[in-house]
Amino acid sequence: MKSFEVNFDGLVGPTHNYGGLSFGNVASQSNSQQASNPKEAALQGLEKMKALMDMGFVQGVLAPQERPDVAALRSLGFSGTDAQVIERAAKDAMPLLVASCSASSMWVANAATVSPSADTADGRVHFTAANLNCKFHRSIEHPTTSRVLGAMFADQQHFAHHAALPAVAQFGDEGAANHTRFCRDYGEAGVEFFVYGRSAFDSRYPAPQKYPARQTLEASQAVARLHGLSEEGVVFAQQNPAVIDQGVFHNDVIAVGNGELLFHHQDAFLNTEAMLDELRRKLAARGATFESISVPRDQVTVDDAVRSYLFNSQLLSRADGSMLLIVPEECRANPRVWSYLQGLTSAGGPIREVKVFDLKQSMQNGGGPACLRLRVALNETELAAVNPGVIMSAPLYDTLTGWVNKHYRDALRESDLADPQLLLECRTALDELTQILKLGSVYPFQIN
Ligand code: SUG
Repeated sequence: MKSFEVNFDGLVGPTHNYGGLSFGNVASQSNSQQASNPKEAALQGLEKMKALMDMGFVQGVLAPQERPDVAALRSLGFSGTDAQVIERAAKDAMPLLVASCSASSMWVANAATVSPSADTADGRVHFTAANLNCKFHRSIEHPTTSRVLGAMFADQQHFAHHAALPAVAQFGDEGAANHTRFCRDYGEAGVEFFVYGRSAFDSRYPAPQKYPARQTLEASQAVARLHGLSEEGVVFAQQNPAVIDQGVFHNDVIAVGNGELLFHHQDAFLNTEAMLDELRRKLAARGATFESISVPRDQVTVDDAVRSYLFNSQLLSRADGSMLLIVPEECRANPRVWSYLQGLTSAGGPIREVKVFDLKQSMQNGGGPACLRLRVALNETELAAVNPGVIMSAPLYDTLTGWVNKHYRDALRESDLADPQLLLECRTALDELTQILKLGSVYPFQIN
């Protein structure tokens, strides 16, 4: 049976803005308060989806969320009509209104961790929604994320969904951004690689000093247990705390893997050699030949990696077995990164081609190509069981670009977030979107 890696990209929501909400994320901090362009952001994302589809990859789309999140503001004590809730929050606690307006659910690499059926004990594809509890604006995503994933992967014979882990920092979970799956073929049992930033229960593990480590070892272990992964099918590795302190807030800012290949920065991990040995050994037992490409710090610094998002790229397998790297425009703008990439593709190794995309609107908040997609490996039967409304096609692309052009603003500043009209615009757009994507009722305004 044929198997695929399907990329489900987050559709950027109508309230995309630069709130400066993510301490430890250099781009989010440095672009705070700039005017954003939600329409351009959504169209840039759709263009990437269309390009991948045109290259022959199966591409899906993951819906954005209802923002401002009036229910979150109510839970913090703001009351009255929806318009009054927004007005009162704007007057008394602007940072909370900004957080409740974030379109951060677009970075669906943080939506959930996904284990393909070949790896799990019950032979189903497992999803655990990420609690994202390090940042308030992200911690409010998972209830709707769970409903949207439930509407996309509804067939219980093939798909199992787990609620987010307990919402405490000890189980901080950021989903697939800290999870990579290696395998020989997407349909065969593989090895799932969980990267954590700290241990919450064992003080012997080092931790960053300046910026938060969002993912804990204990969260990663809990996800592996929930998904029924075997000891032979998992490797846990610690991220180098020193790189977290340089702005590497998720592992996918410093490493990316696909198939039998791990592409990473020299400084990405602790105990790198032992970790690579374990991956090699466990993959060999699955009949796979593990390979790694370590990018030396004297060619590309950690700072280069953070600013260019070289590793926040999509590593895709082409039909001829070679790989393609999808990188953001910022990689071409950095001479060291660009020259490294030229050398890489001409070296005759597995990565043969680099394609560049303009994702500036998302990049300015710290979200590159890899942040914008959730990978789900599926066999033919499972793919046929996915809600067909969310699989990208030429007509769906046209419908979605028309929908964006109709509903989205082309400029959003902090002061615009207080406009109660924005909530109405967002709800009108999302109501139409649930019909386009055939999701049923998934948003709070549709179910309450
Ligand atoms: O969680 N930025 C997101 C970026 C997430 C990127 N995801 C991955 N690397 N997988 C974050 O820090 C910024 C929002 C703002 O400042 O307006 C933000 O949430």
